[in-house]
Amino acid sequence: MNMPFFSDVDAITYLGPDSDEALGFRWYDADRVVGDKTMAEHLRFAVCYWHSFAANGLDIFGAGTLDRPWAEGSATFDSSMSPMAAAEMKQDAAFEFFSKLGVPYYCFHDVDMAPFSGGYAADADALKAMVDRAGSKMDETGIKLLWGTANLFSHPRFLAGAATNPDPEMFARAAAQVCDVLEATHQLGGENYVLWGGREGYETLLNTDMAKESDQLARFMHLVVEHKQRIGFTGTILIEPKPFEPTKHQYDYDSATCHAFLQKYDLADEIKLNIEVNHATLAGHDFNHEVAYAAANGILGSIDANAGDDRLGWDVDRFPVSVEQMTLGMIEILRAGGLGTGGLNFDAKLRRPSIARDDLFHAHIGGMDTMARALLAAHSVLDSGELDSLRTERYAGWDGDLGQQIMNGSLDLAALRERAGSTADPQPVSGRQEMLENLVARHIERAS
Ligand code: XLS
Ligand code: NI
Ligand code: NI
Repeated sequence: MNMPFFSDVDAITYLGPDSDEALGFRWYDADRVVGDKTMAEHLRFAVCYWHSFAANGLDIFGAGTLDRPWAEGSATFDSSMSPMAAAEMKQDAAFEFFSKLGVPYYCFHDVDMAPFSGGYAADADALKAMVDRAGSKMDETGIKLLWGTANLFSHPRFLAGAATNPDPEMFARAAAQVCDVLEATHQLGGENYVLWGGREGYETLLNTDMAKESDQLARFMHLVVEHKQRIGFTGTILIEPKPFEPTKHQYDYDSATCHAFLQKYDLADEIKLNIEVNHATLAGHDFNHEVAYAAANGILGSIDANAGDDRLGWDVDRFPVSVEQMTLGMIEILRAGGLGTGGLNFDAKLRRPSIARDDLFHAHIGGMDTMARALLAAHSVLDSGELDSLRTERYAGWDGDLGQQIMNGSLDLAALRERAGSTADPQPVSGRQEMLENLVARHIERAS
């Protein structure tokens, strides 16, 4: 039906950095080996269904602008199609896009894939039909599922949260939805399942019992972990930190907050993090900080690869364009030994005026080339050993007698005072930040 949708675009191939062809990769060369893995294996790219295919270009000031005939409210919405026919057309276009772009993975919410009317039974049936159909498309194309997730934030019933709702009926309804999508993800061979706490937070403490809501959220996560084990799903369960939006205060604020929560409720061995670049910056952190914190605590799961805007303080979900920002993140990902079952999901959207069909290709090509260059630069930085040897040298004292004695507990506070009286005052050394920034810049310039 009306296919191909992206009829003006052929399969995107690697053309190399000297190419001026806009619809080609200049850096992402899937089979190129970088260190011990191919680029495709390192980066594990995924396209998201929601921003790319479900959204219509609407913003709070104006109507949908995008050319998405299946999406209500889009500039070219075809209202003669049944909701199911529209969902099928959307799915065909999505798989055509994944294949032509040459990404190995995609991600979806239940509401992106199936037409939801709000009634549980009908929605569950619609999801089942569309998931079965997605399974056939995956078999045909070889495209795999990085993660599935349930949308527990758009419907008005979730206005006061899902798991953290003051009404247990809403918790129960959300649980039913997650049960279905977890099973759908398992059926499709998904490698992870994401729980983004869309409205798990609060607007005002005047009506909120924070401790109670926190216990409810943990109960919900335990139910998900139990069900995962019951059905034999071996993928990773991920939660996604975000400091605010849509609620004024989201409970899963950042990596450290999520970690404390997981530890408190005995979930740290079961659940990891899906770190989103724009959420890191909204929380006042650098992307690489969030990755490094998660890696240091064994909870690095996957990445939503996008970017904020330096002058806009909300979640703009742009495609990543900064090689430097992504290189710093990739350094931490490589140091951590990679993403395991995770990947780089483009949770990113076109700007509202980008209404040509091929804009979606340009956006993803730019994002993929940015990440591929960042991978090359990060690998080059680590491979040269310069950064790590300077870092090791900076901490060398901790391998000496004093460092060892402090860390193994053989020197107490009074003993350290006594020692201070009998040794010369220690002298500071340079942190070398600017030199190290230049070192990274040199690798970015030369990585090819
Ligand atoms: C929104 C979130 C969302 C999750 C999936 O801010 O990033 O897109 O990734 O529900
Ligand atoms: Ni996200
Ligand atoms: Ni976001």
